[in-house]
Amino acid sequence: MNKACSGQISARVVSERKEMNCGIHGVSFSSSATPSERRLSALARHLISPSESCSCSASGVSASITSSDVGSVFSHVARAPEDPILGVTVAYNKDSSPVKLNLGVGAYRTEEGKPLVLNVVRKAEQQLVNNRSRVKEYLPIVGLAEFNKLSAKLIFGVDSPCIRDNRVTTVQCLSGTGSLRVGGEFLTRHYHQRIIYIPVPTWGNHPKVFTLAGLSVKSYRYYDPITRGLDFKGLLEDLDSAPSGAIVLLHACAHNPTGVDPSIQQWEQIRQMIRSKGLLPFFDSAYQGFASGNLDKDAQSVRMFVADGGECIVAQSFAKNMGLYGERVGALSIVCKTADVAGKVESQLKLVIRPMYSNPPIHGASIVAAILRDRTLYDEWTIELKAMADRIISMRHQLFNALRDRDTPGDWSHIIKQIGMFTFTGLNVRQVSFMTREYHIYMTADGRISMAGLSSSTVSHLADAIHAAVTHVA
Ligand code: KET
Repeated sequence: MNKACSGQISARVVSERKEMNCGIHGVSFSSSATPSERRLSALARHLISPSESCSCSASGVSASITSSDVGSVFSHVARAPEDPILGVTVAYNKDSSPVKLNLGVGAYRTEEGKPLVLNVVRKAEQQLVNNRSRVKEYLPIVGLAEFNKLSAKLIFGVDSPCIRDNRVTTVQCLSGTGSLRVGGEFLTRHYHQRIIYIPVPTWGNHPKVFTLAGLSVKSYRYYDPITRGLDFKGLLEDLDSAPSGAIVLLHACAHNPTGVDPSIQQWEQIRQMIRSKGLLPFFDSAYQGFASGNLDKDAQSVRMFVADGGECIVAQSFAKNMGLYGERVGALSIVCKTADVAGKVESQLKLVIRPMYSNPPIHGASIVAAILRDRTLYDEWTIELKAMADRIISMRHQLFNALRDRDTPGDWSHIIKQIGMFTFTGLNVRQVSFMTREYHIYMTADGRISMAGLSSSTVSHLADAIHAAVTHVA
């Protein structure tokens, strides 16, 4: 028996594992648990992967101890698997093939396959560097005030009623992920209903972020693999049977990983269902501008929910649309019924943030503020953003045509119907690993490819790989 197996957390894990059935559907807690109990329970669950049958053997503990480990107080620590998305890049980096292609992480690449720093970002950074009056003092807990105001205007619209009435609070967070996490923790502490519904499938980090924030994660149907489109009936049915007040995570646009968004008419029906059931919408807006190339169009879903006067939450990321991935710039907005409530909510958000990371970084938010405040820079940004979105759309057509030219079995029209950064190809896990093994093409195991990582010079290699995979691997 090693330390992990005799330790308190492991004991708890074993007993909890008996009660839970793993996977998104099974992530639930008894509603009487306190937030800290729920968090501990969530943490324990997070540390043990669903495929494991016992916390001791599955953690690979005894197998992983080497002679050099002996004596370490951490020798019981099991090696964790790589992240399903970011781990793809780790594997890609280890491959020495000259033809290797990373279509895993959703990060924009140029036609030359290089990461892109937007021109407008370079200009804004130059402005910041030239401004000698700038200092590196701590930001307030809620971040850069101007950034917060401008971010709210970007997502809600300049003349949004929630901004006019001062009933939205916006706080700068660590990109989209940090905004989701802070929002999740706020809800765990202050909202009466701790169940959050997330779509199937969804961004792989959603269940982890919300579970560790203390929420209980359940799922609603979203994607129909047969039609490769929206399972609208299933979605409405699942929301209809959700308990009153449940939180509903919605992708504002460019759904990840499916690239399937509801139409405006469908959004309207979703809105009516959510409002009539008293559910709480929580938008994840990580791709504003990337779906259509138009910032306002991609914010339409969110704005419909604000226009009806109801409350909602939005996590915004500037990683993709400004190419600020590593700067970790994002914002969390909570739209309330009154300015008074919004002020109180903000005071509590500070209590969530302060012990988590104290206050957010200054550089990225200053870049965003410089761009959003200046008409010329803003216009230049929209042009660069549209160019990125257009290049992705062009890659969709090129890939579709390449598969048609090869007479690749199957209907590939979903490649041009889906929108945003990703194509949800429908390739299965065996076909994906075949493509990685034989063609050095890296993508997530669910068959998602990042169209932003593709270029005119690599599309034929990808089409060859897909063709071979579907013809040789069942
Ligand atoms: N929400 C969604 C829907 C999303 O796809 C991402 C990132 C995020 C939030 C978080 O982005 P942030 O960098 O925290 O602002 N998705 C890509 C990168 C990742 O997994 O971290 C991806 O799916 O490849």
